Amino acid sequence: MNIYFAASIRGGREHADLYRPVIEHLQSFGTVLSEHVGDRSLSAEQGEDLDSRFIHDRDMGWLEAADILVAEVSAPSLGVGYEVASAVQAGKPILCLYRPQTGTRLSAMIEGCPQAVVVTYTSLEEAMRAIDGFMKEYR
Ligand code: 6IA
Repeated sequence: MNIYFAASIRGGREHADLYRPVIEHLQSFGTVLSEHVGDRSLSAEQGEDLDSRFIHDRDMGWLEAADILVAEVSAPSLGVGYEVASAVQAGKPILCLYRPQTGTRLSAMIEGCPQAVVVTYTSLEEAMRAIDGFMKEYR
């Protein structure tokens, strides 16, 4: 199974500590095509030092090749929203993982998206359980 993991880069890296363990868990189900988003050295300012058009085309190619999309949506990221919308258009199964924070609320366009399974989590264990449940259904 090919899995596309989407997570905020320029939208902010404040939740980035969680990305690596989530990616490692996803790897027990298949190949994670977008592993680099979990790289802790990737900052919102610099990230991968690549041309944006190259990043867009490469990532859209990976998303097309993916069987499912798992998106960490705690940080409001335009790129992650764009990837979720693209997966909706392509009819791919979508799991969105959201860690609530005081003073903010998940976008209604994600929370209200009928094609996406949105799970709120507070611990890594809860996120893993959500992934396990989703995989059981879509594998
Ligand atoms: O708007 P964001 O940057 O937060 O969007 C994050 C999402 O878009 C991720 O799920 C990635 O798949 C994709 N993406 C955005 N930027 C990059 C990137 N380099 N490398 C790979 N995927 C990306 C960014 C370089 C830049 C910070 C200099």
